[in-house]
Amino acid sequence: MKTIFSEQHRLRDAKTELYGGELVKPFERPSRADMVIEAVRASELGPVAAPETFSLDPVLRIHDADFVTFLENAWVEWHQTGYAGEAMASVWPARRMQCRAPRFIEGKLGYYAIAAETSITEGTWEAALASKDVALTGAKALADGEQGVFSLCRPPGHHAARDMFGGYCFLNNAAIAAQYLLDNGAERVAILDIDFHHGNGTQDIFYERNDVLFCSLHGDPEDAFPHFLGYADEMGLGAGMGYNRNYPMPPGTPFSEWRKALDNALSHIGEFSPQHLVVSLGVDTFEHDPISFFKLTTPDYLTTGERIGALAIPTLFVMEGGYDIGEVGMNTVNVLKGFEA
Ligand code: Q9C
Ligand code: ZN
Repeated sequence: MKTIFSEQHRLRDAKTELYGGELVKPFERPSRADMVIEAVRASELGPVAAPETFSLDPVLRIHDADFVTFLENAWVEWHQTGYAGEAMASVWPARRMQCRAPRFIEGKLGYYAIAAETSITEGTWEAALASKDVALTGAKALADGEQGVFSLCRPPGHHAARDMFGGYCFLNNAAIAAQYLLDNGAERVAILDIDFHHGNGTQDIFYERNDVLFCSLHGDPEDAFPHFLGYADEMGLGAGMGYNRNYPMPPGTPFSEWRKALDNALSHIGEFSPQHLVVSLGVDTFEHDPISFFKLTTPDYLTTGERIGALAIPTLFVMEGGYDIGEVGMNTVNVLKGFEA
């Protein structure tokens, strides 16, 4: 399997994440991608290629133009105010307040952010652009007939919606890739999100559509980020009714339970008979992940890849989360190896 990877991911290197009332070094850090690419190379999974550069057109198929402009300018606008720290949201349009983007950067941050942990820094936009190129280059290879491709995206994307960032995400790489596949000949694309966190952005983007089936396995929003989306009764709306499936699971969930949800999701995907499958591949379901509460072990990722591969649908793996720096490489590569087995 080919891997698409850009060194530009390093441009996303925030110093701060708001966590537990403190500003800590972000869990979503450059060494994550270094560990994954190192494991890819060591495993002889296949060639590693740099991405092509795409225009903003495929991004604007998913994200609102005003949101894209905001991301592009946020750091400079924040910096120009004279603030010493990184740009972070601290105020929101709460219930019964006006939901519109104001002029000043503080207000715009709150308008476009889903959460406060994701600081915007110099280089963040450039890294997000490279990350979407990694996803799109993978999607193009899939459209050209590859059976499996790994887009080693960083920063991740699945929490980003049409007009929202947060949860370490800016542009929704998986959604952009899925739309690219639809725009290049596919009639139906399924997205399977196995990151520990609910893919709220991806769900929201495709919620009223029946050309994209979205299935997400994740920590129950009662207990886990993003807290305000991801319940099992969210099934889609209008034409999209029945094309959204959530599998929330409780703290401590072991692979024996998780895989039942996986098999259920995979059988729905099979019935949908998509031309392509996009997997939002997070390995923060790992037993030792520092911010999550599922109990998957390293060999479980091989089994997960095998189960996905058994569908025999051309598949694009898009990297999302996974924060145990020591094991993120092996766990990710195990999914890809399992898929190819
Ligand atoms: N107490 C991804 O995995 N904060 N994003 C969680 C835990 C945000 C995760 C706080 C986690 C975002 C792509
Ligand atoms: Zn996650």
